[in-house]
Amino acid sequence: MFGKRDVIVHGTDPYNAETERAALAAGPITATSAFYVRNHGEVPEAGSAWRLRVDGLVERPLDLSLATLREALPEYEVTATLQCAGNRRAGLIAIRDIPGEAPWGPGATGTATWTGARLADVLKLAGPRAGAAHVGFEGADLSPEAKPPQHFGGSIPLGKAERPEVLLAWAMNGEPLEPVHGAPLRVVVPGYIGARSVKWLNRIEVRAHPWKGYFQDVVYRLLPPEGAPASGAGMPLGLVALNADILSATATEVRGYAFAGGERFVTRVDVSTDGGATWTQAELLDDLGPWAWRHWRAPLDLPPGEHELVVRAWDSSAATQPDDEAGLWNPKGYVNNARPRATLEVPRRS
Ligand SMILES: Nc1nc2c(c(=O)[nH]1)N[C@H]1C(S)=C(S)[C@@H](COP(=O)(O)O)O[C@H]1N2
Ligand SMILES: [Mo]
Repeated sequence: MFGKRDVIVHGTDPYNAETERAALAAGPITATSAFYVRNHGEVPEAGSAWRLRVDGLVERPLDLSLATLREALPEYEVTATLQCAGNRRAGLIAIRDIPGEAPWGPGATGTATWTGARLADVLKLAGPRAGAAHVGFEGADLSPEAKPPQHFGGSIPLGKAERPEVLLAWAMNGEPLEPVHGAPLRVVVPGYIGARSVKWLNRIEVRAHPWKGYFQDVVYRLLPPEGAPASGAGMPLGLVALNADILSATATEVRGYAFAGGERFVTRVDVSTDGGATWTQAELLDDLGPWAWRHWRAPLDLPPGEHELVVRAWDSSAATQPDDEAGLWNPKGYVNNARPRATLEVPRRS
């Protein structure tokens, strides 16, 4: 569906699919045809009548066509990693089931080059009024999963919204944005959980308080293990936590990705082949700028037999990943950033 290849489909109604490890490993920019899709409702029809409304705490409410947006404002490119808060949920489900949530492996993430206008430039046109502190985004899709059913939406702090890396994007990897990724226009909020990069954007609301809709006030929040989703319960998720996973491993090489959210960046990746007793440093590959993950590789020379691979990434706040999933389980299965582990069987040479 949707011309996707090299994906593992987790659902068709709505369509949800993650990128296969091999396609992620193919390079630091993820092919659009293999890029993960996270939907909470049906993909809406764009239609030629599409407009972007900007309202709320602004001096000048706006009602823009895509042509106006593209012609009136300078165009920018940002290479940024999107990562779903549910990425690697499968590792939490292995501890205790999480009914109704997709068992995402390591592929609910990907990196693309996005083209669009700066949200900051649109906000300048509208002029935030006194008391403006958050910027909300509303999509055209109706989500039957929400209670009550509603449009997908979310907000980010005004200070982040005014930063140059936050785009209203109409292109992805040099091609017009595909319907499934939010055409005609989506927000891209580098460093924040994927849920804030609202697709099929048709309204921007400048607000005094964070978004009150279901997808920020009830879900995409970290609950204690015994908690239950409710308005304002638990911690709102925003900045992506440091994370990494293994994409391929052989007797001679292990490869993977590491991503630090917010304004942090990956500083080091260590690899162990003996279950974490000893470590060596991996080589960090292409640096695509401050908003993208790092792919990494480490040469290995493993004898025949079974080997316990463990990886730990470090970021610019000197944080590293939690040792394992045991303490991370939460009722919605978000933020599994445990050190990835893999058992590698090296065959005896015949
Ligand atoms: N309108 C709308 N925007 C949305 C969503 C959605 O369901 N509806 N899903 C969000 C989530 S949870 C993620 S992780 C990203 C996924 O973007 P992608 O499908 O382009 O990879 O889109 C976000 N934006
Ligand atoms: Mo997500």
